[in-house]
Amino acid sequence: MNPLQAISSQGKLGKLQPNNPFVLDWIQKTADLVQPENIFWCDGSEEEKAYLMEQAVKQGVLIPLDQKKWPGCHYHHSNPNDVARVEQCTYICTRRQKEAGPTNNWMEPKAMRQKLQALLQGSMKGRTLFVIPYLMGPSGSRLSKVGVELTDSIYVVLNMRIMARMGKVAWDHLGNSEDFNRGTHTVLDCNPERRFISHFPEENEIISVGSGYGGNALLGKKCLALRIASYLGRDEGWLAEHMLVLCVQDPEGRKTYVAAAFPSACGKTNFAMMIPPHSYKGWKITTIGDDIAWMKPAPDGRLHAINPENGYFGVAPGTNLKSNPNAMKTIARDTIFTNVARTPDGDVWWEGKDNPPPADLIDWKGKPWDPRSGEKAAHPNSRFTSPMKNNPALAVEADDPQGVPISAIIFGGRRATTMPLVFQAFSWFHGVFVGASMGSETTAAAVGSVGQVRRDPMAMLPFCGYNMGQYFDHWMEMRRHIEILPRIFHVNWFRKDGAGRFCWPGFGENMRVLEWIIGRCHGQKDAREKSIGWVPRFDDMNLKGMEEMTRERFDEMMKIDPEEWRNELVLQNELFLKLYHELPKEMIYQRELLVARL
Ligand code: GTP
Ligand code: SPV
Ligand code: MN
Repeated sequence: MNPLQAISSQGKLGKLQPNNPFVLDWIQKTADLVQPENIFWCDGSEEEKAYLMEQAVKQGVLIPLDQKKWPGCHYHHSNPNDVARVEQCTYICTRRQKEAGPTNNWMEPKAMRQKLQALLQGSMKGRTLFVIPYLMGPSGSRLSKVGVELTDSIYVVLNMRIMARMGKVAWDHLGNSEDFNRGTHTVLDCNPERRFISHFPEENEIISVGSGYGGNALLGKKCLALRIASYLGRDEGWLAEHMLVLCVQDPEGRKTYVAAAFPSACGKTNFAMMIPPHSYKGWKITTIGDDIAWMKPAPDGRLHAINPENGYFGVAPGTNLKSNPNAMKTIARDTIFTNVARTPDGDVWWEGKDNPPPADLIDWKGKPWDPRSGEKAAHPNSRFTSPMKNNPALAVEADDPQGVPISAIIFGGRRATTMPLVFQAFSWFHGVFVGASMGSETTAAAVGSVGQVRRDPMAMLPFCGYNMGQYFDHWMEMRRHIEILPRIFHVNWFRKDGAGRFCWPGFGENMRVLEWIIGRCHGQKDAREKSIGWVPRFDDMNLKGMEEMTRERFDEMMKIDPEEWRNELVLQNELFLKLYHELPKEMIYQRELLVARL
């Protein structure tokens, strides 16, 4: 079949074909294999969006919401067996297993390709193959990368056009180059037995079959912007990280840029859109990105970050006008809601929304919801997909091809015990160790048990496209290329007191921690040296207006408990033993120093 002719008959839509011979050749080969009825070349335009939305509604893939309440918004529920990332079906296929390392599933590339070939053969018969050209990163940035995703899912197309810069901008960026990520995606019959999210970093290629959900299917996000990009970053001298990026503007107008890595569903979107408490007159937080940062040393000697994405794929439960007003405004229009609960008259609801559940609620599986059933109405990993430009707190720098210079890097986990609210690492090497040894409780963002503490180094355990030991080494190597190093911190919003309540109110109040952090970066805040790092004393923190935060409660939240830390060292060691062969010496020394100090 000749893709030049195999165009759908939708007037002028679906026809934005590039001249790039490498693109055409690859699409021809893929089309020969999957045998679609049509090829639809996406251009990312508004007309195209209107047409595809209409098609998706006709096919029952999307349900329009009440357009008065939710202008431009739609609802989708996924197959109940397909609601989160699946780490056990996610593979890094490098020629040598050692390259993928002990924390990734590995399969030999030829064997994986053979398996996938059989599944892809004729898989799009009678269906439309959508060609999605997309750019990750601002137009004109030396950090940006082009991807092309071929998919048979109209839902994926409509989400990708929100999440990435899609259409002509990508073809223009690519020109006649061969340097683009090849992504092939098909939902097949959505059978978990035939679900493979496979990465071929050596060929800059992704093949994902059997799932239509988020990180498994929107290939620009976790597959390209983290797994493949981290691999490319190692060779090209930059970092691809699971980090939000924000700007803090203080009352004097000084801007400080901060990147923070928290594992999935541990607070990145909330932190990136935070509104400071009332007492913070003249302070302002703006968002560069909420999930992924690409960072590279710049000629000014600093580490510069861009957000490769163009939208937010955010957790719905817990989002409300009090916890995250900016997110509520962001999702108010042109948003796709997936697996939240809805009403027959086109409203949506989730656990932790502002209002109590409306009557006649339909749960995320499409069934009438019984409040007494004890089941959640919205899936815990239900999500919104919203354009970045909807965010009232969007930073003016979000589209800057130069990126922003990072002053602080924050690591953080979800820990009911052990970890104090905040501490600062002694040095870059110690900071890398703090990130590398990080632990966090598992969440609903991935299939599996929830609430189990596991090691999640730098929040990258599910997203590092190569050997984790080498990844730590790459972080250390970066030190030689950054003249003005960001300071490194660790935070924990999730410590609980004896009564099982959170010690810290979190959300907007996290500004108080952030103020201490940027104060440290500028040499303006005091701290005490403890065994695990520099910590603020009660008087070093601005706790104005927080009557409940007494000295006793603060000390409880900051406590470094020897018994808990002994246990922590044992847990850290499990990961380090697993990575033993590739673990940089510096990590072992840092660990020894910590043990000695404790
Ligand atoms: P991914 O999109 O999966 O990468 O998640 P994320 O890191 O962006 O997490 P998000 O900001 O969506 O928050 C996940 C959950 O944690 C939500 O239910 C929030 O309500 C909750 N959360 C976020 N910040 C805080 C906080 O400071 N304190 C507490 N207690 N909960 C928080
Ligand atoms: C995460 O799990 O970290 C997410 C959602 O941001 S997904 O896109 O599904 O990976
Ligand atoms: Mn994420």
